[in-house]
Amino acid sequence: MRIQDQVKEHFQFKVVHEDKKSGARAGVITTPHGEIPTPVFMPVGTHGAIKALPPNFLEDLDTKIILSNTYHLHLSPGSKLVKKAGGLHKFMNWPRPILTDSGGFQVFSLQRKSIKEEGAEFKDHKGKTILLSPETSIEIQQELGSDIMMAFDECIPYPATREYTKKSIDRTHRWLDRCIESWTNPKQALFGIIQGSTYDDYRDECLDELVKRDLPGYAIGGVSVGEGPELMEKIVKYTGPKMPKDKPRYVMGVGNPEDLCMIWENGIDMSDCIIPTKFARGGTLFTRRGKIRIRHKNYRRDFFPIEPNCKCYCCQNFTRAYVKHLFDSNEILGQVLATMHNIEFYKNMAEEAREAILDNRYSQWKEDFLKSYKKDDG
Ligand code: PRF
Ligand code: ZN
Repeated sequence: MRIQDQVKEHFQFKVVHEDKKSGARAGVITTPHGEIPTPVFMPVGTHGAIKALPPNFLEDLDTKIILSNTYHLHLSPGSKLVKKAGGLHKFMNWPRPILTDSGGFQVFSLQRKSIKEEGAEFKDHKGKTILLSPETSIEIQQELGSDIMMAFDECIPYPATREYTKKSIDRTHRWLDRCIESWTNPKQALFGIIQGSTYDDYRDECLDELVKRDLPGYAIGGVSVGEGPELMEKIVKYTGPKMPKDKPRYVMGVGNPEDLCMIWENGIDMSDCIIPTKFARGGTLFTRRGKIRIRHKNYRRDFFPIEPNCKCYCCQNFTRAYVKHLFDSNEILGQVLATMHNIEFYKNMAEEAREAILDNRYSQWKEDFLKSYKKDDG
């Protein structure tokens, strides 16, 4: 039996409801480590840890799935070691689903690398030459034991010529076949990635090539690479609704709350981004009335929580004045509390969006959310 059929026993996706007045949809993804209601936002744990947050806190925040990175875990501690520890779930003590990115994106953002038919070559911090290829990427992801593996692709930089884009997507599709050849574990689902830069016909061509391979899920890659919010929206609006209805649709590396409202409206089910965690550690907190920079002098005597109605441990127990004081004193507790709050904010957004979709009022929800969110500084 083809691996694409074997995986169906361990990985499923069901659309629960399609919003009647927009492209948004609510669904459930089933994986060997549990179910994921969609739309879902995935916090990023690059090195096998969500920065500043132990897994039990993440579980308390009801995080359903996290993302981790092939590239970083390959460099340290190495996937062989993680496998020896019993796989990434056991190594990091995270019992819920994990998605691993293939390393393509991370390698391609390096200054010094060379892209060949074989794969992408680069030097590690010790100067040792490393080749990441479709075969090594899948081997590493299988040793890590993630629930969802991403195909090894080239994230085309912006802007790109038509000539470069065509060459790159053809190679990404040859790489995809090599990924499928190397994929042996039916408990891990392999997702394909649509590239094609800003060219509609190339986005179509990529989607066709992926659908031919009948994969468990599909992602839009090559967005949020400097093209700006208007072009990103154009690409997602064009591509999202054309993606197969019966498979999860994932937009990689997106985004801020406005971006999430936009991608969900276009039928996207999953996304990931470093924004909530990275901003938290820098003292930027998300609220229904926009972002706040907690170090600002205004919060010195502000004895209200970050967000009055928030159920997170930070808002239930501490004031803005205290969190500001922690940041001012460089106490790492400030970063911990801020991270908890931002993850709760993103989770609430996805949950509310899902409820709205189930009631056929997604567009109204989006309008209300953005009206309030864009009121303040931001
Ligand atoms: N490809 C992969 N990972 C990614 C991207 C991509 O295009 C992006 C682009 N936003 C983020 N992460 N493999
Ligand atoms: Zn909070």
